[in-house]
Amino acid sequence: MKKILLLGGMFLLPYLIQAQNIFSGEPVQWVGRPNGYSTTPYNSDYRTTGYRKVSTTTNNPLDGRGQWATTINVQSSGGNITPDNMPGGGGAGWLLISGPSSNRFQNKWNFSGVGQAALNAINNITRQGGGQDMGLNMGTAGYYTFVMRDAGYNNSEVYIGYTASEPVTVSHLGQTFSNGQPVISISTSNTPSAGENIYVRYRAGTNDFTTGTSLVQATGVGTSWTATLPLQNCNTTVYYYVFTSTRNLAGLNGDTEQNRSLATLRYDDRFGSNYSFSIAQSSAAVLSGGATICSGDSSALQVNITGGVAPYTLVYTNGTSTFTVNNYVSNTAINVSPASTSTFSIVSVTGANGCAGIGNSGTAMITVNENITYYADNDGDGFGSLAVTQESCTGAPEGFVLDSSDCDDTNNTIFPGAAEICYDGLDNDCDGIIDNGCTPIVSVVLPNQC
Ligand SMILES: [Ca+2]
Ligand SMILES: [Ca+2]
Ligand SMILES: [Ca+2]
Ligand SMILES: [Ca+2]
Repeated sequence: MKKILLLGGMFLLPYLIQAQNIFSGEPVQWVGRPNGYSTTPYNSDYRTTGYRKVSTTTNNPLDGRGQWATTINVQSSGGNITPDNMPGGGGAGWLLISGPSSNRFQNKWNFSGVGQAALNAINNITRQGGGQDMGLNMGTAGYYTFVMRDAGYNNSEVYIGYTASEPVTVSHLGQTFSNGQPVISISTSNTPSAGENIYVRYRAGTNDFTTGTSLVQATGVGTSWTATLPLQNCNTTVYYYVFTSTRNLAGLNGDTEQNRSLATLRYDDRFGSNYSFSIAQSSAAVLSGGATICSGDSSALQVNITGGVAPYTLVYTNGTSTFTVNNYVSNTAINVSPASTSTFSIVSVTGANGCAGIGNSGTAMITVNENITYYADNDGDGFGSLAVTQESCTGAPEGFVLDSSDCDDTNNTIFPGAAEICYDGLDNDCDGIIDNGCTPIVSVVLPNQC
């Protein structure tokens, strides 16, 4: 029993123990033919590379992605070194070294044989005591950024990125949404060199970039850049940081997670903790605004939305058709003018983050009353005049009636059906004939009256 346990422990051991990092008191140095393999000064010098960790959170202690990085300015004059096309071999190339002051060359990283290192690529290097120098064409003026993975005193990799100008620093500015897609805003300290690309590296759900990350290349001009991520799932948190690399997107996509951070020139990872945003879902949306209106009038509906990310895309229905309101802000008026009585309800609420909300409720009935024409009854006889009208959907206005047959609205004895009064010269019953039905008055004129 004991033996079996012991055996299991032996197999597990190599996977549990991380390689010891390179001792920071004996940091990695870049030496080569252009600087005569000089190892002094030891500190505060471009040949002594700085230690960094890209996107390393407390959740991610076994990152193993510590890196030694330095940028060498190659110029005919005024740079760190002058241009040199190094073939490699004994005394004709360059090395990465680490060791105590008494033996700076104690640990050397180079190719196992003579070879030419590739720019903008990840080069495998071997840790050894002896061996030949690596070749590298540094014949073109510009900036050569060397990043070596700290694999401890073991075989490792070095990325060499070339930029015509000094590598730009990169800063995260903020995050918004466009058509539901997350957009990351980025600024650079200067216009990047040709081939100096800007990226966002992200992972949904877990703030640990040792596995499962994705990349988006930013677009822009000058110092202003944006990276648009694909639509993300609801109720997840997306973690990300921004960086620059002379490696192209296809190259980075094909790289291991470890090499994605190795190929980084400059980065902004919020001091290791990464940036994040959440794809929050609206938790409630309540429609209200029931009313009674006249035909042709409008009334306001509103939707009170809780949670999610504004502005929203709101879809509602009147029971037969659906309507879409873009860029809706909670509780703002939606004017509707239904032709007939309708009941409105929510179909969907989608946040600016593309996430469809839940908890949609509420109905609003808009009762539509037809408009009716009423006629003025100024003389109060109950009959109205065609000449003066008013529309209403809520009953007769004061002084108005439905009837329109008063032929004289200034006289309350004149109206349809009134008795025709003879010989007054008026059409009392509004039948269009004055004094009709009266016996004609016959006057006889006597001859002596002529
Ligand atoms: Ca009247
Ligand atoms: Ca009248
Ligand atoms: Ca009459
Ligand atoms: Ca009359």
